[in-house]
Amino acid sequence: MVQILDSTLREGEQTPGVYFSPDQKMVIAQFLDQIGVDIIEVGNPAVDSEIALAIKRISQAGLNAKIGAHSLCKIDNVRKALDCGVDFLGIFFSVSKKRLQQDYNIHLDVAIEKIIEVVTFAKEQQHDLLIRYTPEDTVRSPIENVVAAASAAVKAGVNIISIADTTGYSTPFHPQRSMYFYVKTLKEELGNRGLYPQIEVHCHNDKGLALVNALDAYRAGADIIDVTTMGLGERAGIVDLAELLINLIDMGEAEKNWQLNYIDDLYNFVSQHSHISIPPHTPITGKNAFTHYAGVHVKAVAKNQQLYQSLDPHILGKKSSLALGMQSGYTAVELALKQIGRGELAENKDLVNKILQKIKVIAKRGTPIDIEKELPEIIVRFSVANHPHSLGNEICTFSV
Ligand code: HCA
Ligand code: CU
Repeated sequence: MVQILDSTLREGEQTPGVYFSPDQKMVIAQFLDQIGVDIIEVGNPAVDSEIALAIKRISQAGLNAKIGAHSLCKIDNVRKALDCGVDFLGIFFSVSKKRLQQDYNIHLDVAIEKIIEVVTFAKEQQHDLLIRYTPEDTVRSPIENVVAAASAAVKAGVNIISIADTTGYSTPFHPQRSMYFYVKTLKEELGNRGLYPQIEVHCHNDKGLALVNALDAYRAGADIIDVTTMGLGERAGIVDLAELLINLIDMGEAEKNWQLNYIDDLYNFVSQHSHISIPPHTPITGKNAFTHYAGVHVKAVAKNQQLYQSLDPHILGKKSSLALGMQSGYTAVELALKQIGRGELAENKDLVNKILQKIKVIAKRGTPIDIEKELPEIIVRFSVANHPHSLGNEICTFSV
């Protein structure tokens, strides 16, 4: 079974403007734990003492998920992480040619020595610590550098090697740039050296390919996949948690592995506290993800939802819904009347048609029509209009 590492609290908090308080981090971690993610990466305690506090608290909360800290390849960073009582430590250090030359100004040998030193230190401090080493920007680094650094790291005690597509460079179907190629090659090269770490993947979404790259890695046998709530993260973010889980289930993972009915609560909470709204047409979690609108669609789904749906909203504890507007047809009004408990009005064809015409007029304001609130108002106007003592025809005076 593939494992999920959620990094909403680390990568997600690297979204410009996003800040989660320690209390909010705890709530998010609890939702993630209820959903059933395997590892929760909380942050780097060396960045801020409040992050350290959040990691400590979440580590002590008795969650099922492993709780992790992120760390530069530095002893003092590792020390701070271990002080927080984590189960998991992610250490990253790039071995790309350009980074070694232009930023660190060191040779690969020196970089590898540094990695060995830091990993050895971490393992000595805490024998049961799960350690991940990430050759940052893996897919733009020479594969021989990656294999050399990863081999040394595993020999020094690392359990997981993460392939990071730090800049969203990877692309499926490409012979040397696909995640499939990287997972296969790394497994093979390390296996040839008698090394069998777990392989993780971290896919950025700069070209909109994060999800497909993650699925490509899954197909190649990746053991752990990184995600965040709403796909938050640096620049265009990384893989979205809900989208990944739905696709993994689609590709054969057991639905019971995850409690998807908590997804909406998590997303609403994260959206509210990150002050980033979820676009309505977002797959899985958007307001319209299971909403049917145009006349032909509504008429068909009224008979069988699958006619316009390949996903079952029940797996998320949701139901599909209906929207009213310019594109609506007769059936939509009938269904909407039933929805608000006025199904008996649907018997009156003339009334249904009048309501439909009214809805089309209102729709011109260009914002969604609230069925629960506005449909009863429309009905009242019509009954006033039809009443013998009414003054004039309300249909004309209803403000839109
Ligand atoms: C970062 C870069 C990183 C690290 C991933 C990892 C990336 O923001 O520090 O440590 O596994 O995309 O390479 O997120
Ligand atoms: Cu990243």
